[in-house]
Amino acid sequence: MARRALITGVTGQDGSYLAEHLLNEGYQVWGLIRGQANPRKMRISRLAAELSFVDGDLMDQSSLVSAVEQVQPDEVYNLGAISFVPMSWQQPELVTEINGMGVLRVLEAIRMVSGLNHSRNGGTQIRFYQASSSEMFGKAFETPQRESTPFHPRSPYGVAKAYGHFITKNYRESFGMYAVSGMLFNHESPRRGAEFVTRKISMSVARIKRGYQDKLHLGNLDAVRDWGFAGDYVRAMHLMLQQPECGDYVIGTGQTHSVRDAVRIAFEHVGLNWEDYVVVDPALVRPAEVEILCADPSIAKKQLGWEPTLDFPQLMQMMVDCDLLQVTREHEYADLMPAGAW
Ligand code: GDR
Repeated sequence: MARRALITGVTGQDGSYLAEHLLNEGYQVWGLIRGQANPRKMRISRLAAELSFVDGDLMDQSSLVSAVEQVQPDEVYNLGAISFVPMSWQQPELVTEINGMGVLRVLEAIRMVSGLNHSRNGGTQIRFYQASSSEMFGKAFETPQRESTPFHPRSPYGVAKAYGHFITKNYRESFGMYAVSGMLFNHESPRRGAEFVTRKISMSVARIKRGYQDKLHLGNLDAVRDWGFAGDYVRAMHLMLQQPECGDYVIGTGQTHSVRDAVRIAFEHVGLNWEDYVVVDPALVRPAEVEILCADPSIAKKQLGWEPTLDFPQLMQMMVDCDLLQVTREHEYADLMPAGAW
């Protein structure tokens, strides 16, 4: 019988890649969807024929219990979150509710539906994946960061993710649940939201190249990240839930680049000099920055047999190529619309 997976955050970048991956692996896949006529469903319209949906909200415990009861999943992937770090200084309570307490609510839903309590530990068939983040390392105690590196988060987002990480571990230890965290470093793709720096760069480069934009405003060009391809990282999520013993894994490439490198690679790809277009805007610099993040993924490579397939220059170039097509298509479409309609 086909295995059943429930994904929260299915309309996001990672949710869409993971849903595709699991469907290819023969799973029946349900996405948890929040709100009536959620417009974000459009983002996964290409999967509409194969994917099922179930209503629920990470802010609403009873809806999560109902969703788990209805789907009866073998695997639950909790990817739902507010993922844009700067928003966590603007709405810290909301980010903590969803990114921190939301994890607890999903774990509780699994525990309740599985009938686990202090006297009846373990034995649940439902395996749980939590999307932990390299932001938990923050002002890192060591570089590269590995599974044992202590956390020092630098944003309310990172603090909330650290709670999600530890409560997942705690439910594993308290109730014998198969519950794991993937400590994923930055992962990007043409499906990345436009607010994140790599996509902001690739979209701006495409618009500048086509003559629709003049300048690209950025914050800290010296920030250094370990950027990989999101399509590779969802394979690691799935592999983590297939192990005989559960554990938490660092997922990244082990290679670092600065924001300045990203900008240079993207502009060079279309034959432009980045220094003619980039403007540094102090308003985009964060209150507490994470200067450098670099993964040591050696345990995941050895134990999961996981390997990334794209390096960072290839990834940036692919994103620019996709955005060149998208910008062209948007403007052709706009030209066909009645005046004032677009
Ligand atoms: P990050 O990703 O915060 O690392 O979190 P983001 O792409 O937003 O920032 C990366 C670095 O670039 C610097 N930067 C800018 N960032 C944005 N967004 N816009 C700018 O104009 C800009 N200029 C410079 C930032 O200061 C930062 O240092 C991502 C998210 O996906 C999280 O949800 C996830 O947990 C982590 O990656 C791993």
